[in-house]
Amino acid sequence: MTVRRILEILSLRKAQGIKSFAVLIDPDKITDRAACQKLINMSIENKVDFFFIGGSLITDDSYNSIVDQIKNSCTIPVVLFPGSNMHISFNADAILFLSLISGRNPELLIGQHVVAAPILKKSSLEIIPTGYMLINSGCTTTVAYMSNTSPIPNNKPSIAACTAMAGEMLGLRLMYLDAGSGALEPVSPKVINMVRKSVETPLIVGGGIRTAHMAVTALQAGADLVVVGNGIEKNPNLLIEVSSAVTDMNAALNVH
Ligand code: 1GP
Repeated sequence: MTVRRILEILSLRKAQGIKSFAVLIDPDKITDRAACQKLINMSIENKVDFFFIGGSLITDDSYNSIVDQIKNSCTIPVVLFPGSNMHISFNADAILFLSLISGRNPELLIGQHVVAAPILKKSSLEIIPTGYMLINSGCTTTVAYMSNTSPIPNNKPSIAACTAMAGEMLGLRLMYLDAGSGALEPVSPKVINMVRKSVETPLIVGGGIRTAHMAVTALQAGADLVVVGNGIEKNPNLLIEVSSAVTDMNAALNVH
């Protein structure tokens, strides 16, 4: 069987209009192996497309063991969503090589990447150059504080669109619009829609998605993949609800 790379899967799905759903596991929030296994089992049962592993500030050392636990339990691809160059686990499938293009902090535009590059070069991880854009969510999120950057205002879609265009012109292959974990407001449909129309890359949207309706709104606005973390930590049934909503959207397309 040919193993498809994650970026290829996302690009193919985008071309067909197929939507995807990723469960974000923050190693700091799930330190219990049994709880993690429960989440993995629910994700298998509900046909979750990807696991994203990461957080802006990780104080627990379970990063590698969570990746291993998932890899030992299922074939759902594991994508690292790192908060710094310390968040690398060689057993994952891919890493979002995030450049924080909404900000002007050189460390997160290129600095951390230089340090991580020789380590990643020796790994078998799929490295996905990703334009990471923080969108203002109504509160100071951990990622905004930790990155020391100002998010793009949620009511300024043109700034987000121009930022994404520039990122694509620089060769970034994926765009990620993030309101930040636990955001009060998710990324607005207008921002998603304008970015969608401005670039050809697959588009990930996350941050503050607390209901299946919010996930569907983001996908209908043009997201190819929605990421949900905090909402599932608070209400595990949200995993089932988002998954079923995404399945329904894809079923309506009549493509397999
Ligand atoms: C955060 O996009 C992710 O970086 C997911 O956010 O935890 O709010 O779902 P939530």
